[in-house]
Amino acid sequence: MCLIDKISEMVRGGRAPETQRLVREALEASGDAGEILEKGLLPGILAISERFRGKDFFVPETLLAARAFKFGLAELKPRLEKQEENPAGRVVVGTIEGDVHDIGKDLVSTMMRASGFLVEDVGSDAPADLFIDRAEAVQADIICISALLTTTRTAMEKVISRLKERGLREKYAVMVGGCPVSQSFADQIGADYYTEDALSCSRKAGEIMKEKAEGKLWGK
Ligand code: B12
Repeated sequence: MCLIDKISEMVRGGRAPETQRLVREALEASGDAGEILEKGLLPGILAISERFRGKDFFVPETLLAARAFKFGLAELKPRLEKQEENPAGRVVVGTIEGDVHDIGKDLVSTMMRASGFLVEDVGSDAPADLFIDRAEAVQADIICISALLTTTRTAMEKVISRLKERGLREKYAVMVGGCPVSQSFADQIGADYYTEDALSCSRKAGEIMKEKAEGKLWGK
């Protein structure tokens, strides 16, 4: 079995120190952090996601796999993320209140940083006003909200209603995502953008910055 496949297996098995060691070895061997993420770590966590799509969701096993994924991603971050003096833009990223899932949100942060964006990560279980307060503090361009539960995805709408109440709606592009979120759901809550994964999210952010440079206001 090749090193990359072993990484997937270690994530699936929830073996964090082994995952970290193998990621380090793979980096020394190939130096290709993108490939290790795409072909090693992600298939590992996605296999767990598939397995727990049904009702046999088993929290301890899933937690261990999530931890192993994070250990691996931490090794890759310095290679993936750029430190830009002139950032492509500023984004606030977080998982909405009531929701502790943060793997997808971390991937969005990492891909954004890899694309030269400055990221303010508000973590998981983040209240609507925290997204807005941090966006104001760092003079952000985009607010990215993640939700993994059907029960919490509705709370994303609160960020939009609070932006309106605070007279800030036009200032920020709001992008939403996560497995229970779709384009039609994004339209329903009045979000500006939806994309399926972290890579397309960072690409969309680049397009948003071009629209902003052309004078676009959001929420119209
Ligand atoms: C790992 C996991 C956990 C871990 C989370 C660990 C962590 N640190 O994140 C733990 C064990 C803690 C957990 C807990 C729970 N979980 Co859970 N969990 C999962 C699991 C297996 C995988 C999620 C994951 O990380 N996927 C991998 C990442 C890479 O994918 P992703 O997050 O979807 O992100 C991708 C895209 O969606 C997108 N994306 C994500 N965010 C954003 C944001 C933007 C702006 C954009 C554009 C894109 C984007 O980009 C990413 C890919 O590049 C899913 C199953 C599944 N099929 O998804 C269940 C699942 C989400 N969990 C579920 C449930 C029910 C729970 C619990 C309520 C269980 C319980 N009884 O306690 C609790 C929730 C507690 C809470 N209040 O939040 C259900 C949700 C069902 C539903 N319809 O609401 C699922 C679907 C499992 C199931 N079949 O029942 N869970």
